[in-house]
Amino acid sequence: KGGKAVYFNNPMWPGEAHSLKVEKVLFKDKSDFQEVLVFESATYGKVLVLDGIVQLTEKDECAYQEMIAHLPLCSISSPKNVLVVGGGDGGVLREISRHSSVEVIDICEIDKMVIDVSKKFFPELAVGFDDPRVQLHIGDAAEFLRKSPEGKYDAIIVDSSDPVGPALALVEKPFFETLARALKPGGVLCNMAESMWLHTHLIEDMISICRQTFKSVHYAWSSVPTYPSGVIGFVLCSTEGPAVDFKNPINPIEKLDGAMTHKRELKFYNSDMHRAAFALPTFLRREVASL
Ligand code: AAT
Repeated sequence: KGGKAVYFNNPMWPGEAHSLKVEKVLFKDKSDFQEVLVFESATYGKVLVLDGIVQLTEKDECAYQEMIAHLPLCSISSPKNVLVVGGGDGGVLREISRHSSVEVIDICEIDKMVIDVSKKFFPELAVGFDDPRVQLHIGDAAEFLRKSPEGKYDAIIVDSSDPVGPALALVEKPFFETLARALKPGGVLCNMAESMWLHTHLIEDMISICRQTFKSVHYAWSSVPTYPSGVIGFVLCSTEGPAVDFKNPINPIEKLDGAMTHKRELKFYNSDMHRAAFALPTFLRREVASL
């Protein structure tokens, strides 16, 4: 009885739970920051779980990693310097590496155990680390950004966990100010932004902080069956500078050298999915006023 109650206790989605059948636990340990678990599921392949929250599964990781990377990178022409916050599994790096204009891919991940576990159990994601343009920084992204040179990046992708545990500071205004400072004029931010069904208030807060810090702010979303409620959103922002029309990719993936013939085929993202991602249900338009 007591054991079951625990499933419905997550403060991010109280009163509900999503289940996957565990075939075999492959890894379980506590890092300095969180509990790291990998298991083989019956229907979604291997699954990475941090502090009891599913971060990715082999079956549907394509939807999240492809969208969070290509929504911003296909919205600007010729991105060169890119920063990933979190993303220690390497999947977002794998997607960025399709863009041949990119020269530097910095990544700041707090937890080395996530990287080591990904290299061991998720080689299709960790392959992202093999790109010679990648520079790995292990540490807290809030601190990394405070020290980052002004105007360095064309794009920053915040692939961080939910705001419980080490990612708590990554939803606060000072963090967004450092992100805006680290971007070039006309640079873009794509930030993981939770579920519209579960977290309308978190989304509202994030959008209102971003409106104070960035020139334009948009919300996009995608289906990811193993994230709570089956969807995940992204806040897309641009700084003062050349106008960015997020809804119509000016750097379409279909025309990029190498993006389609990359070692791994795209499974989810294309320019139609890009445009569709910005269509919002009426309740969200209303609740996140003037989107
Ligand atoms: N691509 C898989 C999806 C993730 S992973 C989020 C990563 O962010 C984790 O590896 C975590 O260790 C890292 N992280 C958390 N806090 C920080 C921090 N302060 N600095 C740097 N990295 C951090 C996200 C899944 C979202 C799930 C939605 N429910």
